Amino acid sequence: MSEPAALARTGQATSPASLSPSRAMPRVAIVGNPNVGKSVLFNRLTGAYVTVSNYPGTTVEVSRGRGMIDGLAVEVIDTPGIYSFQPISEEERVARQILLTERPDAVLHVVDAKNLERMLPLTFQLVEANLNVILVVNMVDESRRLGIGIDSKALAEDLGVPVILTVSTQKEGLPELRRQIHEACARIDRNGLGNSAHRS
Ligand SMILES: Nc1nc2c(ncn2[C@@H]2O[C@H](COP(=O)(O)OP(=O)(O)O)[C@@H](O)[C@H]2O)c(=O)[nH]1
Ligand SMILES: [Mg+2]
Repeated sequence: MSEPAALARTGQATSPASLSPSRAMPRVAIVGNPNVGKSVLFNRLTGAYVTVSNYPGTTVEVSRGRGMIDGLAVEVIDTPGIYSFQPISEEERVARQILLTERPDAVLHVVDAKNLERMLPLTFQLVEANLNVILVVNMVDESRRLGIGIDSKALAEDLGVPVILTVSTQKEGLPELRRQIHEACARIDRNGLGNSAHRS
C-alpha cells in the first residue's frame, strides 16, 4: 500500500488528497476520551478525502480530512483518545504533540453527556494550555434517557468557552457546531503569526 503520511505531506494544494500541515487552511482538532464519539463527528465533518497514517515515530494512527464548514475549507484532525493532557500513554503524547505543535484554530473537546463531570477536568487543562476550545457535549440522547439535564448556557458561562449539545450519530447540534467552528476559524488572521493570542 502507498504511504498516506507521505501523500499528506506533499503540500500540493491542487491535489484533493494533500492535507498540507501549512497554515494555508484553518485546522480543527477533535480531542477527548476514547469512545465519546470523536470519530463519528470526524466523519460528519469531513468528506471523501481522508488520510489515515501513523504519527511520525509512533504506531498511533491519526486521521486527517478536509471539511467544508459553512463555505470555509478546513483541515480536521481526529486525535487519539486521551484521559489527560499530561501524557502517560503514547496516545496521549501524540494528542498533546498535535495540539501543541500544530496549534489548531479550534479544538473540539468531545465529552460524553452521561459522564460530563468526570470529563470536565480535561476541558480545564485544554483551556489552560491556551487552546481555542469548543466543548462538544455528545450523546445527549443517552443522557436525556437517563433524565440528566444539561444547562449548556450556564456551562458555557462557567467555562468561558462555547458549549454545544450534540447527538453526532443523528446530526443533532451539528449546524450550531459548524457555526461555532466557522466563527473560530474565520477570526484567525491568516496573514498574521498564527493563533496564539486568541484566548488572551
Ligand atoms: N447514542 C449515541 N451514540 C453515539 C453518539 N456518538 C457516537 N456514538 C456511538 O459511540 C461509539 C463510539 O464512537 P466513536 O466515534 O468511535 O468514539 P471515539 O472513540 O471517541 O472515536 C460508537 O458506537 C458510536 O456509534 C451519540 O451522540 N449518541
Ligand atoms: Mg475514534
